[in-house]
This record gives sequence, C-alpha cells and structure tokens, in this order.
Amino acid sequence: MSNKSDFGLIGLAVMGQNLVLNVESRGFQVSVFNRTVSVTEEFIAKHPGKKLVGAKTLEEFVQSLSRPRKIQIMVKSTAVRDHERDAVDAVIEQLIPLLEEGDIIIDGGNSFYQTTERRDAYLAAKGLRFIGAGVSGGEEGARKGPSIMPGGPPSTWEVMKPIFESIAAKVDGEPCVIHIGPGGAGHYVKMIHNGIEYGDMQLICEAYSIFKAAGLSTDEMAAVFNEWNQGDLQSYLIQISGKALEQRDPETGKPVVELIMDKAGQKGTGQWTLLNAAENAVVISTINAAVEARILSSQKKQRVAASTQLQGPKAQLSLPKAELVQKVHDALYASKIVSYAQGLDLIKTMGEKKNWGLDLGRIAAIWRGGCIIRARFLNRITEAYRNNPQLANLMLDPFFKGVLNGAQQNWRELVSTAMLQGIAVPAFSASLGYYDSYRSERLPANLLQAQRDFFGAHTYERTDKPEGEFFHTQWPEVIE
Ligand code: 2AM
Repeated sequence: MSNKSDFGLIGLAVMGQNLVLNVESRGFQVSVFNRTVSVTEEFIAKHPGKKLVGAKTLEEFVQSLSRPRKIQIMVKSTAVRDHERDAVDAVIEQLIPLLEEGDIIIDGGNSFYQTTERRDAYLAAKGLRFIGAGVSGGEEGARKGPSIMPGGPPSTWEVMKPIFESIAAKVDGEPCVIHIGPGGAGHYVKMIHNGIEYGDMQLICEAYSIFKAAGLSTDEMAAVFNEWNQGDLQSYLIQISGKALEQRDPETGKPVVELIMDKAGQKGTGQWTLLNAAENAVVISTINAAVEARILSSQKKQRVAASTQLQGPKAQLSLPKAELVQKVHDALYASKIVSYAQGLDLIKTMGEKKNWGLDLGRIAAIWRGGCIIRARFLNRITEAYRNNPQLANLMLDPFFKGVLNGAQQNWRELVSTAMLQGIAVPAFSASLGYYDSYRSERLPANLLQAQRDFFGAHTYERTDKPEGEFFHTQWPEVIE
C-alpha cells in the first residue's frame, strides 16, 4: 500500500461501505472513518488484503489522504431547508479545522439542493471545495457502479472526474456520470430523478392493480412483466416488479407480494419535488399523483373504515387477456412518457432560472445505467434532445409523438374502464389529463377568467384583440 490514500469516505453504513469497496476495486487506496469506531474495525477486518486504511480519529483520517484531499461524506442527511443543520453539517464542521486549501468535500447523500448551495458558498469562503453529488442505484449500485450526478465548480469536477468515471456504471462504454452544473445542480437533478422514480413505480403499481382486478395470478402478471422487459418498456423497475411477483413466501407458499402490507413509505425527495414544481409553476401531475398515492396508501386505517361506507362497483374486467395486456401496456408507456416530459420540463425550467447550463439529453444518458430508473427508453430521450436541444416538451419529439398518438386510444379506453370499475388509477389518469390539456387548443380557462373578472375585476385578454390588451366587463349585480 502506498503512503497516502487517493480517496476518503466518512460514514460506513451499507451505502458508504459499498462505495468504498467500489472505489477500491478500481485501483484506488481508500481511507475510511466512522463515528462509531467499532464499525470501522469490523469493516477493515472483513476485507483483508484490500487497499483500505481504517482511521480511528478524524485527524488520523485526514492525515492519511493525499492532497488535494477528496473526502466523501455518506452520513444521514435530514435537513430539508438551508437554515437547518444535520449530520452532514456536523461532519463538515469537524473537518474544516483539519483541512487545507483546495481540499474537496463531497456530499454523496440526498441533501436538499439549497442546503448544498449553502454549504458550497460556506466552504468556498474558507478556501475549500465542495461537490454535492446525487448518487443513485441503492446498495447494489454503490457497489457495482451507481449513476452519479455531481454539482460544483468545473475545476473541482476535473479533479474528481477520474474517480467518479471509474466507479460509475457504464453503458455502451460510457460512464453514467457527467458534470451536471454548478452548486446545487447535482442534488437538484437527483431530486427530480427521485420524483420520476416515484412516477415510474406508481404507474407499474396501477398496471398491477388492473391485472389483479382482472383476475390474473401473480405468476401470470410476472410473465407479462418479463415479456414487457424484452420490449419498449424494458427497465430495471419492470424487471424487479416481475421478479417480485414471482417470489413465494417459504412459510405459507403464497406470493410474497400478496403478504406485504399496502402502506408505502417515503423519505421526502418526492415531496420536495412537488414543492419545487409549485414554486416554479411547472405541472408534474403524474409525479404528484404518485406522491399522493403513497400518502393515501399509508392511511390504511382510514381506508379500511371507508371501504365499508363509501360505495363503488365490484370490479369486473371481462376483456380478453391479450387485449387487456396491450391496453395496459399502452397506458403505461404513454403515462411514462408524460411523466418524463413533466420531470424534464421542471429540470429545464429550473436550469434556465438558475443559469445552470443543463444538458437534458446528457442527463437522461447518465440515468441509463446504475440508477433505479435505468431503462433502454432513456436513449430515446437523449436522441430527442440531441436532435432538438430547444425541445419545448418531450411529447413533441417525433418519436414520442408517434408513440403517444399510437397509444392514446387504448390509454383512454383503459383509464375509462378502470374508472367505471372503481379501480383507482390516479397516475394513469393524471397523465392522460395532462396529455389532453396540453394538446387542447382551447381550454375552459375563458370561463375561469370571466369568474375572476366578475368577483375581483382581474381583467382578461380577448381572442379577437391583440395579446397584452386587458379588458374588464361591467358584470351584473348578483342577488343571492
Ligand atoms: P454511526 O455508525 O456512528 O451511527 C448512517 O447513519 C451513517 O451515518 C452511519 O455511518 C452513522 O455513524 C453516520 N452518522 C449519522 N449521524 C452522524 C453524525 N452526527 N456524525 C457522524 N456520523 C454520523
């Protein structure tokens, strides 16, 4: 082993440990530190012969690194707003007196992007460098190659590039990491990635819900998902959903999925995405529906009580299986395109507002491997933005437009059927609602403007007069 390590990591929970093993496996020497020293000792003892240095103190850890030091923090991040402090801040504060000019701190957790901006400015003022990097792929991604979304100054990215590129997932030989943009851009894009992930997951769950109402067995559903995974819906989430449906419980012999409580958890990035969309006046109704579906699912007690009080039809889906599968496929594919169109619209809007210089096509490309939303379909998004970097909405790209136009009839028939049968399809229907609103030359907002002018003299523009001219009507008095 050489004298000094190339990389240091603080926080040896599973993600941290796996990242360390990944970096080490690419030929780098790695120093590690954990608040609870026994965790470090166990980790080092478990991996003999590896280029690892286990430090008992932070001083020892910092001294073991070559300069400029590259220190990744993988501790619990909880602060949701920039004024709050969490474990990442605590570790940063402990590091500051030990570091020297030009050293680099990398936050690889799911920090809120404004928190990242605050830390970036704080450390820059102290002559230190900071990278806020979104890391996606879960435990397996961290070990074998995640998708990495780093934000920070280009000069810092250049220093980190060899390590990031060697540890990231590879697709067609290309590493799933690019410099996303300055400051909080990396954590921002990771946050929207998570929102999109929520959308993908919920859409798959709605497909499952319809199949279940139609009486398909979990094995039949798994077969459908496995087949879809060979086609245009190919994705990691479709693949694992198929595998999950096949799984039997050794104790009861029943499908494990049917034994799992229908209460979804969430850690907050989906809700942050909604807040940010509202702040930027961008519609992300599919992601919104997905987040809200998780919230409603968690209210199990209330749902159980309401199930005997509020009426609905008893679902009877009598469509031939092949026809049903095709309709669900088309609804899922079209809804997924809408969800990505919305998420990318939000990234585009925010990128322009913040002057981040984001490249949507290249961002989609680094999501092709390592991360949870990895899918062949992302190649099409990269192509769409390569063909037209100014694309206003993904749905208008020639390829996606073709898919939507081809799928829309089946999509509406499926959503209508589900609604008539009382099967909740909030994300399928939100996507269709967005599609139909977006393609409407005329919406009923004329009446809305009339209402606003009626009660508040808010004025309106006219279809027969130039844009920017505002009118007010003397509406009659209302007698109630
Ligand atoms: P621990 O093993 O000492 O609990 C995930 O919780 C990881 O973050 C663990 O490695 C944990 O260390 C670390 N962690 C959580 N809060 C921390 C803090 N305030 N300071 C340092 N490490 C922390």
